[in-house]
Amino acid sequence: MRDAQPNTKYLKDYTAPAYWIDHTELTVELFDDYTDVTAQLRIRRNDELDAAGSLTLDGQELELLSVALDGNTLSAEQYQVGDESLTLSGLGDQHLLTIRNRIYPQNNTALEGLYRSGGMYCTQCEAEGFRRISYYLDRPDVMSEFTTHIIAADGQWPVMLSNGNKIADSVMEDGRRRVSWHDPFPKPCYLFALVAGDLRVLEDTFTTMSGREVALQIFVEPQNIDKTEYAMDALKRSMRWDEEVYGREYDLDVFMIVAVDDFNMGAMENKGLNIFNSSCVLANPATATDSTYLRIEAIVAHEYFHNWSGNRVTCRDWFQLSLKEGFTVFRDAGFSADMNSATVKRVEDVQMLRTVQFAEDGGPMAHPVQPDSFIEISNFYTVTIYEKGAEVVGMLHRLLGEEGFRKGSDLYFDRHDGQAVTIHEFVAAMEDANGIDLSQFKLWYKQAGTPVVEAASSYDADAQTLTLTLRQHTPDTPGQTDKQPLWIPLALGLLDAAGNDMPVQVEPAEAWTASSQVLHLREAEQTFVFHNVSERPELSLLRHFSAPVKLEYQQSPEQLLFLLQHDTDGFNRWDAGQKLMLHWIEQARSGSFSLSDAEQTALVSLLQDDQLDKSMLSYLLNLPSESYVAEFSAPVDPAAIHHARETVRLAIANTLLPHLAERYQQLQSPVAYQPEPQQMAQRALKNLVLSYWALVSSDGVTAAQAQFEQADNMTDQMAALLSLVNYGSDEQADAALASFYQQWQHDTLVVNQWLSVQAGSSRRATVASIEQLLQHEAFDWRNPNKVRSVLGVFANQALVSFHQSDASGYALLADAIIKLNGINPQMASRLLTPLTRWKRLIPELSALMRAQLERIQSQEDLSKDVYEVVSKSLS
Ligand code: 0A1
Ligand code: ZN
Repeated sequence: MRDAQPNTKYLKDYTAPAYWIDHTELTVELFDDYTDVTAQLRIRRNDELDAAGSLTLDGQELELLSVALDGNTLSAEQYQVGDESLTLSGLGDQHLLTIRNRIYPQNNTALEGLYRSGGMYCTQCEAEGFRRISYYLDRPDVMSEFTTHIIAADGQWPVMLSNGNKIADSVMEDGRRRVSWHDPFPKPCYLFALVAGDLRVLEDTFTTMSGREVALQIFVEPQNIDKTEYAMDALKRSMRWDEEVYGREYDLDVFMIVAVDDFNMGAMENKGLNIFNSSCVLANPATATDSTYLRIEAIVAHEYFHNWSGNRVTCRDWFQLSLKEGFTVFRDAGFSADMNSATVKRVEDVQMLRTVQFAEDGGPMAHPVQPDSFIEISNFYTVTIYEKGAEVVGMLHRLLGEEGFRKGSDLYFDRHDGQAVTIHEFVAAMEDANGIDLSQFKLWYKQAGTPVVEAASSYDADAQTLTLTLRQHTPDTPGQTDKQPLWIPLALGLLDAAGNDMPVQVEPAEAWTASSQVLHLREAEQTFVFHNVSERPELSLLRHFSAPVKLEYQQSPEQLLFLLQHDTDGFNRWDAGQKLMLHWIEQARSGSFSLSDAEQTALVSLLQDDQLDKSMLSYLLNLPSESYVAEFSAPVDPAAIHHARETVRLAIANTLLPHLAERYQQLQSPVAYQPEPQQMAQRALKNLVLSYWALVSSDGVTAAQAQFEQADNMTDQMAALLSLVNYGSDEQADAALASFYQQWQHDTLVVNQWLSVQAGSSRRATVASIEQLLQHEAFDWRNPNKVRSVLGVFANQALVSFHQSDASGYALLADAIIKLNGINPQMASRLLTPLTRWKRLIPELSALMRAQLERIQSQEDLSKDVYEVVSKSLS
């Protein structure tokens, strides 16, 4: 156990910095065994503060070489070096501060700061990685103009990049090469980036709306140059979309993307030089699945959109993280919805929100979208900050309408360009542009926990009225009780017996916005009366998932089936289906499940539907995940959930069986693979059909075998592999896995998918098989993608295998976390998530999981990352 408890940082303690850094000139000299960094900082006293001329810079794992003030080298008595700081006192108003230090990128396994990945150097500075490169004011409200010089042996690293525009490139007298970059836009150091390597580049150009030509470059290791085209296309689409939808234009002469194999997250929006996890940017048809293509499109857009929402206007402090992340996720979701099917995009986002984010919000790590404290900021790159944050922005969009929202975002960007601001300023811009008071709405940023909305309705045929009573409450979360009523926009519709939307006339009238069909719930309990309702309507509530709440409303299976077939809101059709399926799974648990004739007919007609988007159909026919089911049961018994869900799946497959072979044939496509929406939709449905077919028929397995052998694209090959692994004989499964590895062992990203198939299969994954994967030549503890592909997938997807009654699954994960704590604390901490849910499990499992958390807690040298999550989970 650590002897000193790490410090908690509080939002309420925010104070401005004592000095500003107007200009940063960084010289980075790369040598084989070490790197020397010289920072020349033009510092200026913050005259709004009564600062005493003392300046404390952040630094971590730095070997200090020298400090000079205005050209005069200081002696060691003239400054104090702490464990993670460098302090100078007696300073005047302005100085040139020069600091030299040495670092060892090749030993950096935490992947923060400057590190080696494969054959290259790269950086990751968000949130607090810059302090591992140089002593600095490592906080986002210190914005500085950067000039960067990179020096290395000539010819060693043909590509040397940093932010902004290249201003010089020459071989010096000593024979070393020096490349210089200048970024004219002041930025916080978390947006700094540097790359050096022997890289290939795909080049293109983009002409902005004002007619400027921007060079676009995607840099990759040589073997990946044939996987860059799609990302380039996605980038150009993103640039155009941001101009058209938000009026935002790109601002530098060049925009660069670099792919690296070792990366903790998806990608990073460094100014003009985005760095990507190679799994989120590289694709070609043979190696990437359709979902990988969609992920790449979304992440390329996300990072690009940050250029305005994050870089031009940045965060004052890390408590404001959702200012840039929630808004940018909202923006990238709008982009993906426009490029593909908007309803499908909504379904995917809500699926993830309701499983992962709702679970976080109901567990020990629950925190508001604007947290008020943290120990380690890396732990707060969460689904709450990102996805719930995006939902909150989405509600603002719904409240203000398209035009009002755009007025607000224009005002926000114009007013705060070049500044580091808070969430308050974002909402204030929305208020000022629209003349609206959003004080109550702002509670969404402050209160953690998923609000519950209970709805009850009654119809009066004589009066032709429908009365709807809504009640809301938000449960207590760690450190937060007595939550106040939120402003909840509830989109709804009334359907007549033929499935048509009826006109809505509500009292009180001011609670209804006709243009968006939204009812405003603002009190703990409110009753609304709908007039002139000529027949008993079916209520379609929370359309499009208009607010991130849990809706409790009693509807019979017949009513749900009606909505599944008739709702005019595509999202709610799907959602009614999910509720119906959840009901089936509950029945299966209590041993009383069978599909009614009407339900069977509905399933078959969905399978054969030719009107709806096929991707939507594949979602409509797919059961809710085990984690979603778990979210709605207490206490959670993973094995019981798994078996009940499998029972239902089998029943659906048997119902569809007479039609599966024919539908599968119909959905084959004669045209060459393209990663475009219509083809993707068709493949999604075809492969869902294949999985039902293989589940209940040996013909289906044979079809999977044929598809596996003949596929010319990874989407089909991977779907077939999954069907063989899960439904084929042991021999078929083994043979398919072996031949797949044989075919793809040279491609690390495909091998990751191969690892995931095994780690995530409830049938194949056992503790022993996971241990074997960890020993496999393809596994590497230092590579986050490998760790996620095996351990992350095992603990989050193969639920029956992970929740072994002898605790062996938990012990395996705990061992891995303890090991990773010393290699990569961020990875270790992220892997803890499944263990934080122990309180929700059935008692026999709960105690076992808790014991593993305690074992982790008792280790020496716990990183701040792991310490925070473990201690909060156990308290
Ligand atoms: N800002 C990036 C995410 C990111 C955050 C932290 C990182 O390292 C700790 C890396 C990337 C984004 O939102 O895409
Ligand atoms: Zn982001």
